[in-house]
Amino acid sequence: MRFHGLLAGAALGVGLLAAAPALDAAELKLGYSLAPTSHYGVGATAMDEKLRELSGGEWSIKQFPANALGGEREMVEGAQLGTVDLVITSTGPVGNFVPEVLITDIPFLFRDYEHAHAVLDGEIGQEILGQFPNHGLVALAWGENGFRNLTNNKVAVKTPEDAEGLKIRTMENQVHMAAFRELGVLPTPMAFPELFTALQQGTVDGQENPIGVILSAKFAQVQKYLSLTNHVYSPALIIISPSVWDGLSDEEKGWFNEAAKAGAKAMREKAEADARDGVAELEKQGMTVVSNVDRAAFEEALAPVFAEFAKKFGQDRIDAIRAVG
Ligand code: EAX
Repeated sequence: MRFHGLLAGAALGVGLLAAAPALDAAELKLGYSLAPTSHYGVGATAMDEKLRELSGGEWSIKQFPANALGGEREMVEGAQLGTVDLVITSTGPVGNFVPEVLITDIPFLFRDYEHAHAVLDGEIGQEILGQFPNHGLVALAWGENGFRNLTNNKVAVKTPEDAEGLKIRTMENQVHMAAFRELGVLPTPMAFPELFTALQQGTVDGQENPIGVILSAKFAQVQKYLSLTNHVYSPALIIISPSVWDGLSDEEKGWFNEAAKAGAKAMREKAEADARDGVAELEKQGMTVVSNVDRAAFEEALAPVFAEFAKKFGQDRIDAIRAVG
């Protein structure tokens, strides 16, 4: 890649810049599941800008939004195989590849955005990122999807009892599925690209996602009730394929790390702005918003599954996360 700069410089002199051959090779494919205007799109754009700036235009990113490269599981697989260069994904399917991530998917684990950032950007989160190479992946930074909220077409859910018997699409995530099962909900794991149609056709009654996702995926068109459950924090990750990463110089790796941090920061700002301002917008779009959700009752109802998580992940590790901040 450094060669490209030399070529371009030489080409300038003879007016052949457009033919410089390495240009394409420096453009990486980045996939994500949401629209370009979403928090993922905003994050990808910020990352691209920073990467261009740091590398003097040598490296850039081409975005493939809206599941153009497949669902999140498929994109992560692509990064492993080297067919996808970069992915912005929720942790939804990532624990199936890197089991150390699963602990971050526990409901009611993170108190608020500040707590989540302190954990993920701190020792615990960085240690988890360090596990990715053992599973054929490289994670550059924690981004953000946001606190998830329940939507459905049947009932204004305020308490766990209200949610009983609902058929709810979950991510392909064993921690989320176990928690919903505990609530008496019928969890239906499904890839995100299939979700809109499933809601439209009534294959499932509802789903749960952060406000920014509900807005960006236009779920107000197919869902009536929005309950502000904020039942689980949904981290995002910026993943790079080892097939790209392993070929980078140390200097280039530094650029990518810094660019990913800029992307994560912008992603968080947008996700949090959506969480703040988006509920009013969804109400305007016709959703009935339930804001007086009994969150304590949901947390209490999950006690048995929390005991299982403690066995699986270690109560000490869960306590260490809770103790941050
Ligand atoms: O990453 O699958 C999901 O519900 C995710 O939250 C969504 O694709 C954004």
